[in-house]
Amino acid sequence: MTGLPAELLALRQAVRELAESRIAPRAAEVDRTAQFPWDYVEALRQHDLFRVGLPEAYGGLGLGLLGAALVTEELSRIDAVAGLLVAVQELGTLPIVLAGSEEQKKEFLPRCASGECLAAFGLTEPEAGSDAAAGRTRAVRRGDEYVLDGMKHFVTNAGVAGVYVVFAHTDPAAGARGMSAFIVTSDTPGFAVGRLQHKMGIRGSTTGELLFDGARVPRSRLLGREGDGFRIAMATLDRSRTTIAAQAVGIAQGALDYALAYARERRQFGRPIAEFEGLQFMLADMATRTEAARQLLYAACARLDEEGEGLARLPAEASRLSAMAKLFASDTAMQVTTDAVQVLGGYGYMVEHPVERMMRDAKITQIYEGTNQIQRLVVARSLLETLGVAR
Ligand code: COS
Repeated sequence: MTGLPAELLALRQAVRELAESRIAPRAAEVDRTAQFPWDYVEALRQHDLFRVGLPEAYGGLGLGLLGAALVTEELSRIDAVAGLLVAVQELGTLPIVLAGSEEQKKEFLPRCASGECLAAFGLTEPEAGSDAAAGRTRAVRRGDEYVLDGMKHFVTNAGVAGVYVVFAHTDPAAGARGMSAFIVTSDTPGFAVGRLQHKMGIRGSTTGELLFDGARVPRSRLLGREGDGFRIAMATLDRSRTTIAAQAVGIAQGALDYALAYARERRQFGRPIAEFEGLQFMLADMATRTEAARQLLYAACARLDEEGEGLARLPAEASRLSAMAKLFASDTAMQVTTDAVQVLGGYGYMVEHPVERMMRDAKITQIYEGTNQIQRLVVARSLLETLGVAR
């Protein structure tokens, strides 16, 4: 890979070796059983991979979004569920990094950096998906506590996380400006994890409901000020979307590598199918798209890493790059994995080969952390803003 510093190239190589030795032997079983892979978590903890993106002052390695993307990509090349562990740790901790007080950062970030505690992000509700400000979860202040009532769903790491960043309206009449963000620990009275979903892909990762029934959250766990919640969510997603792009690039690379090796081995009409031009053109397109997605992803990460922490709205071109990377990489992952199944023909449709799993896993990257329709909306709005045109 051109343009990456030696430190990141070494990290990339170390993660590749770890993924091949510790993740690859388990990936098919994790998919089949849909059991959360605590052994993956242990492997990532042992290799300090939860630390990568977090600031050094709080136990992180300070390698930013680019570092987190490289790790997510390499893990996802073998198993998207492993990459997602790093991506969601970023998603769940970024609100604390961006908006937390010094005390909150000291209390929560080192535990998340070591991997002792997994993090999660609770924004989505049954009636509030793309329209993220439409949630019905309420938070009412009573003395030194907030009382939360409502529910979140489709939350990655539900039931396995120790710390959840949860968004609730403190002033429902104020819409997006009335939303606030809270750090909720798993032992909070009145908080429970509800139903876990059965899914098409990323089956080893948990996805489920968070239930709040008079949940009592100390006032000290409010992130920023009342009303900052929507901005915290948007500032987080602007950055975390790069990790989903990284997951998508990794899935695409994994499928391409497998299809390429297969095409050299598989013989039909007396020669390897890789010698047929029709197959060669497919493989060339798969490789070109994957590399283009990777370069866009790295450019987006490098641009975002230039920005400081804090809640200030990102320059239009920075959030645009992030949305473009997520959009292009996830569409690429879907296309490349579908083509990889095609390269393998009937064998590609069978669970003995990993490309059908990769194709199922790729689909979610077009949906979560903002559907690709929302990414297009973000890109278009920022283009118009840059031109000074009202949207
Ligand atoms: N950074 C900081 N602030 C932002 C922002 C951003 N990227 N985008 C919007 N805001 C602010 C706006 O400035 C506005 O603030 P003011 O009221 O003070 O002016 C407020 O947030 C509302 O903005 P807007 O009117 O643009 O909000 P919309 O309801 O139109 O929603 C989208 C904007 C669609 C981009 C947003 O709802 C979104 O990202 N939806 C997808 C949610 C998502 O990704 N869900 C997945 C959940 S995690 S798996």
